[in-house]
Order: sequence, then C-alpha cells, then structure tokens
Amino acid sequence: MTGQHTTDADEVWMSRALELAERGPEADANPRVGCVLVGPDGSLVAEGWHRGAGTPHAEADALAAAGDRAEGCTAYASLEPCNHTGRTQPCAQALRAARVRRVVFAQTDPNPAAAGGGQWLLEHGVGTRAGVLATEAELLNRTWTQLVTTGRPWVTWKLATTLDGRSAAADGTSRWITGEKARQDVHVQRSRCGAILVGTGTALTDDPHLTARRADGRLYERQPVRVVMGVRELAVTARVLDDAAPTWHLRTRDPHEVLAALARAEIHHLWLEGGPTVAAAFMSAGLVDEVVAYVAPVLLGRGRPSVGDLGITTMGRALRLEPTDITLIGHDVRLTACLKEIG
Ligand code: AOF
Ligand code: ZN
Repeated sequence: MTGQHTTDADEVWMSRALELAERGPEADANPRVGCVLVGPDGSLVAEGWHRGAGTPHAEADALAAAGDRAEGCTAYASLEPCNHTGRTQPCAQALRAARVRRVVFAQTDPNPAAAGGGQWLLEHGVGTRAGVLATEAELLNRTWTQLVTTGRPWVTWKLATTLDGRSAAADGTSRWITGEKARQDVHVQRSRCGAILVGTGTALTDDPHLTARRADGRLYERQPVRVVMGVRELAVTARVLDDAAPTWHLRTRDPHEVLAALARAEIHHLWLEGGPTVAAAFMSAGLVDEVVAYVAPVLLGRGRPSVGDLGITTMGRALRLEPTDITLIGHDVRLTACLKEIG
C-alpha cells in the first residue's frame, strides 16, 4: 500500500489550526500561526491565532483562552513553538508551564532567532510530533519563509495585458485593458502584500495612486507601502505622494537594492506592477517568484509590451513558467504561474 495516505486525528486538528492561522494578517512582519488545544478525551478545549507582530503568539492566545483547562491537553500549532523572548515570551516554556502533555506542530520554525522550541520541549519532558501538514503550513507563510530563509522578499509580478501582450496602446493610454472585476481582484491582492512597486516611468506617465481600494473606493485598512524605484524626480503633485499610505522613492535602478530595503523593513511580499523596464529588470535578475497575469480578450496590434527586453533571442531560451492557477474573472483570464518550485 505504498503511496497511500490516511488522515489521522493529528491532521484533522492541524487543519483546524491552519484555518485559524489564516485569520491573521498576511502583510505583517510575523508569520500567520494558529493553535488548537485538545483535551485528553479528544474534545476541543481552546483555539488561538496570531494577530500580528507585537500581539500574543497563537499558542499564548490559545493558552489564555484555556486557562487551567490546558493541563493534559495536546497542542496543535501550525508553526513550531518559539523558544525565544522577542516581542513576546517563549511559547515552548508557556506550553510546558501550562502542563500541556504533547505538542504537535506543522512547519519547523525557519527563523533562527526563534527556532528550537520543539527540541526544548522534548528535553523538558513534553512529547512532540513535527511535520504534520507541514507543506500546507509552509505554503500559508511562503513569502515570510522565503524572507527568513534567504533574506529576500517574495516578488509577485502583476501584469494586465491584451491578448497580444501589450500593456498600453501606441498613444500611451493604458486604462482600462481589463474589466472592472479583474481590477477589483487586483485591489484585493494589493491589500495582502507588504509593498507595491512601480518605476518612475510609470509613476510619471500614469500617475497611479497605488492604494488598495474596495469597489466603492474606500481604502482597505492595511495599505501596502508604495515604492517608486528610479532616479528621476517625481512631480510634487504625484498621487503616490498623498497621505493614503507611506511612499518610498528609492533612487536606484537595481532591483537587489530595492529588495534589500524591503527586507530591512521586514516586508516579505512585494507586488510588482511594472511597467516594462522594471519588470524586465526584476525578471532578468531572476528576482521574480510568481507572475499573476490578467489577460484581456483585447487586441491592439501595436503598443507598449508588458515586459521589456529580456535578452532572449531564440525559443530554446524562453522563460517557461509553471501555471498554478487559471481563473476566469469577468471576461478576463487570471493566470498565476511560478518561476520555480515552491519551498
Ligand atoms: C508569531 N506568531 O503565533 C508564533 C511565532 O517578535 P516575536 O516575539 O513576535 O517573535 C516572532 C517569531 O516567533 C516569528 O518570527 C516566529 O519565528 C516565532 N513564532 N511568531 O508571530 C506566532 N508562534
Ligand atoms: Zn511564540
């Protein structure tokens, strides 16, 4: 029966912990983590999740809800309990102090500053099981995991293009290639990222606002940092310079420098909105992790290409992506594709 996989009770509770984790904010310095405490009789005792940097960790949140009832419980945490005093106290010690009997976790903590909680628990007489639904947990925090393990934020390149690969007409007009529904989808995705980036070219030509807005125009509570890269000056009246969200003008053409600045601010997900020069710079440097392309059933024949020269002259060298999702949104197709294996 090799290759067969049966779901055990640990997996059932862990999937609940993962659901709770999803309630946390995505654009945050900290990972999204959920925790469930299950009593010796197999019934649910308490649930918790992490609400963002500076607030209690998921385990502490669940322990607070359980009080004395934590004794003898099994804890299910979507990330290995931390072993450090950072913005809050070490969760491994809190779990043991509450007399939790066993700890099951999904993803091993890739953050060297906080890792080692599993080992600490074992050494202090608390049984552990690691790796339950680890792939799912890693996917949930893949952008954070990448920053913590490589020092480089995850980059999603978003493009809106005609069928013939154009992102603006010959006269420079670019509104609106895709329909209303696709544009709304972009705003939802923007709201989930830590930063959104354009080049000075786009900032000067299109004067975008670069905020995440609901269909009625209201701003989402959490706004990504607006980043404009390039050495040209912005107009003082540029819409990105209003007070709707912070804006950084990074006077560089080097995508590595941009990512280093984001990493210093603990921003792990960059949403790249082009134009062609910036997109080509990131692509050629091998710094794009994922592409989200909104393809409209529209033809222009002429006009600005969605990406500039990548130095590819023959089919054998074409960049071939791995599609992970294809969704019809209104009349447009949203294609999500990765440039490399996840994890
Ligand atoms: C979280 N939430 O539920 C868990 C985390 O700066 P601190 O003290 O909040 O510590 C953040 C680190 O703690 C984080 O990078 C991760 O390694 C670990 N576990 N973090 O934000 C949680 N369990
Ligand atoms: Zn913790």
